[in-house]
Amino acid sequence: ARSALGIQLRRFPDDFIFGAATAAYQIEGGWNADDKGENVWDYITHNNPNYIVDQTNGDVAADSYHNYKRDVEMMRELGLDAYRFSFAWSRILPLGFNNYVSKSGIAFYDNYINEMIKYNITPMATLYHWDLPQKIQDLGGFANPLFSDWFEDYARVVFEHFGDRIKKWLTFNEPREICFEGYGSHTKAPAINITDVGTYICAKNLVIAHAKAYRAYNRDYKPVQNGECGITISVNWFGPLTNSTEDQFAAEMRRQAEWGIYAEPIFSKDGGFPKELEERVATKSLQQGYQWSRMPSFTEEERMFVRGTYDFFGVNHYTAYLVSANEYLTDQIEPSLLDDVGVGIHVPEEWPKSASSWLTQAPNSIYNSLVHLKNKYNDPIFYITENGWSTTPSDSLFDEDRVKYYRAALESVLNAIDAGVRIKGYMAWSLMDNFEWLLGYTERFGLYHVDFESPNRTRTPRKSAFVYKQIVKSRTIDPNYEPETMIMTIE
Ligand code: PNW
Repeated sequence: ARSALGIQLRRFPDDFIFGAATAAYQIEGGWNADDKGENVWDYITHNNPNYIVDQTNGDVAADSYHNYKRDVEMMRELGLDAYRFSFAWSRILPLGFNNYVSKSGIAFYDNYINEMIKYNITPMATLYHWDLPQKIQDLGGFANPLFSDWFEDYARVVFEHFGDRIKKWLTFNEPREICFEGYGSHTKAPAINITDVGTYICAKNLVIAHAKAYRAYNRDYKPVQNGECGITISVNWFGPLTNSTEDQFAAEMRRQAEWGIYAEPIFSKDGGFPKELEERVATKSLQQGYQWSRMPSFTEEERMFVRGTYDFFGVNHYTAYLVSANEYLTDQIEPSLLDDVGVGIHVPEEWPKSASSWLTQAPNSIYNSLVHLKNKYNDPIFYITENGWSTTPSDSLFDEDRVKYYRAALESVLNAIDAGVRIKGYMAWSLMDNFEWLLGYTERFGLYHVDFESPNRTRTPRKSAFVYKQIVKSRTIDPNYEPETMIMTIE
């Protein structure tokens, strides 16, 4: 294929899956529709409105609970192969446990999925995207070792009802954000902020829960349903600031802290937590007066149980940082994951900035991440399950910076394919604007703008939607493509 200017363009393989992603709490609304139970985001936003910068919540959000047909229409407009969405545990099991299954919850997802299937859009489903039933949180949530049994129970209900139509499963979305942000700090619900052990205890229970769900699927559903199951981990690139041995080691420690804690037990040959980090935390814990390591160990049986529980590796990738040794600056006096690692991070001035403080456009960072993971974890199959760019609510529909970001990111995917990485698909974050957690509606990630003031939550395509549509259709990235109009049609 050639661009308008006659440049030879690289092609995505014919079986490469292009899609877009969302998550239940961020789009659905219907927070108390029918018999839906309360989840940790309902609880925290209702009881502590100031937790969210604009004092909003996901009570209505993009109201996909009522607009799901419009959502599928947008997928058809974009010509998507696939759509990644998540199930709300508290909509399926309002009481948290599997003693009671909601008929209306099941019906909602049946309708949504059937509408996708009707138009040949492959559903990819996440079982858990951060909306824990509050009752399970009251019992300790991910800190309770029984959590993994309750999660398996929930997973089985979902496999049972929807596995005839869903062939691509993800157990958890982003363990780092669940554990580090939700338990080891306060930047996601339930904001437990127990910095010394919160992240580590959650990490162990989470990977065991993942493994229980994976093994349940493998044993009892896969033989008839024939699907695949993985997990999505947020993998941003952390490279060394300089080539010094110290900075290189610092970068490796930071990678272990960011995603190695969750990836190593599942994807590595030996299983268990990353060894250097495990030693570091054990040593520091003793120095700090603990009689045990703040990072729990795996029994031999647990290590083997979790190891190898994947059919593919889901990667949420957004950005990169440069890491330096001996520059850890903090006023935190409590032991914590970041203190255990004790490194500094830098973002070069020249990397373009988004509306989100943590998100810049770093060069070729998908390639760097995937090649690293391929070598470290024995060449698994990958999907990019999220990648995207934020703008502010007042930015125009002509989102040139988002267009640039997507083109560069997809070029980086092509670089990875050329390097032999087995990457099979890419999901843009997000199909539409949604509730951006602590940032409420102040940061926008959508290919479609959502008018949160309008009763129907009107969706309007941005320029990036037209550009993505052209990429999906042509399987190439034309750097000069310009949409002729901003009127969207279905082809
Ligand atoms: C993802 N980081 O979280 C989530 O899966 C989405 O729900 C969310 O809306 C989206 O990114 C945009 O924020 C991330 O620190 C959290 O690089 C943190 C990072 C990246 C993604």
